[in-house]
Amino acid sequence: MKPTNVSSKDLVAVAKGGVLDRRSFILSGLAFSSSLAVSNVAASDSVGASKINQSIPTWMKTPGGSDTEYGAPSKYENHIKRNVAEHTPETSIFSIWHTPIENQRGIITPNGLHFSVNHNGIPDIDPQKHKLMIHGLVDKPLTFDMESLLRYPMVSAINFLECAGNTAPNAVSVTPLDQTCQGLFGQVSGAEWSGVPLKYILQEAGLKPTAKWVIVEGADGGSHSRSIPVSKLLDDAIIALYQNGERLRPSQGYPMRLFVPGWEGNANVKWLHRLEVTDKPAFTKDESGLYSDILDDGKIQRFSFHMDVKSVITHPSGKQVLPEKKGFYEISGLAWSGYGKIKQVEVSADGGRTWALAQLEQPVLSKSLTRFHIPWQWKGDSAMLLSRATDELGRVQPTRGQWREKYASYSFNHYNAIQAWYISSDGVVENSYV
Ligand SMILES: Nc1nc2c(c(=O)[nH]1)N[C@H]1C(S)=C(S)[C@@H](COP(=O)(O)O)O[C@H]1N2
Ligand SMILES: [Mo]
Repeated sequence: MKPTNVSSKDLVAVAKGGVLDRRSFILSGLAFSSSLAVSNVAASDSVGASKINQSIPTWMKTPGGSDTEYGAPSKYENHIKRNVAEHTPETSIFSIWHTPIENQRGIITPNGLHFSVNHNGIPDIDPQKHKLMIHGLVDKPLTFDMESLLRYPMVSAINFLECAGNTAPNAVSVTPLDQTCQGLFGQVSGAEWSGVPLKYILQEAGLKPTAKWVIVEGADGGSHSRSIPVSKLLDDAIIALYQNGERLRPSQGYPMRLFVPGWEGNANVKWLHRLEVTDKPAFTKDESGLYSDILDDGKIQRFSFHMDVKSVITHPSGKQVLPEKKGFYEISGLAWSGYGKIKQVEVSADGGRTWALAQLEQPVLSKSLTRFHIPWQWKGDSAMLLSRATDELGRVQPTRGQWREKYASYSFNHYNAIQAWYISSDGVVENSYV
């Protein structure tokens, strides 16, 4: 494959509206860099050499500053931050912080930018004094302090975490709100979670034959609690102690949280302190109120634990402006499913009339964010960008209309419809419905 002498016929269209074959970037020998006029001057040329000297920045001529004990992002990146949802101000006890998902590449969200939902504020827990208790339908009730839990064998997995209420504005607003990807999709993040498999703890306590559910309670002021089937806890649930290689952040549940891969954020009880084994669910306030789905006939769907297959194009996305008219762009985004691995992501630039398969970036992991890419030549006319993910069980994202048919008009949880970004001929990207 020669990167030079490539004509425009090598830019293979795979769908209408300028969506190109994934090899097009490489084939076209494309470069967005500016020309290298100064550095092309031979070093032996004295005029050229002085030109080069003039262009040497100060940081290349002086010693640098010192490092710090705990690193922080570059000060030039400090505009990249979480933002708090308008209806739950920073000062309120219930607050929702959105991750700037359109600034992330790859599938891991940095710890300081992980989204966060706190119903009762963030408790300041002293790990020395914190205990985890297991009781109820067990042979031996047990308590664990941090030191004893840290001695158990641990496992790690890269998983997404998503609040059931993520993208709720698109579920309930009759007209699409002009918001950023962070505002609409910022309640999903990806991390490597490490900790002790729940099954070790349950086996040690010894489950009675009637044990079917566990009421999982947090140590925050409002005692956030959820009923989780024993089967999930024996499967892939962990008591998470580490997040991306360091101990959990306070906003993620320090010093320990329940992590149930693929299940709605709310069930991942933070600041975990009590496991009560029972034969039936408790229907706590946190599972019967805000976090249930109301069906079209007004009935409530009990326990919709899984987060369904979903995707969003993060580049380009809401409120961004394409820098160059009729330019060559890479469309990139994230897809995930609480049921398993992502099998494919299709992209459309013409509002869903034609579709092309995007390339999935490795690794493609179960119940994890998965990154996809596809090259696109924007022709300068208005366009409608869509992504549609399918998981390994064959579950496909619905259209917004299909999703709406299932639920009452005011039901907002578990919204996973195909997202559309409208691009005007000025290159402005806007949230849209198709
Ligand atoms: N104890 C406790 N656990 C909790 C919550 C809470 O308020 N208290 N919020 C839940 C909700 S609604 C979500 S979406 C996830 C968010 O996890 P994160 O803040 O680590 O992103 O935590 C869940 N676990
Ligand atoms: Mo949530």
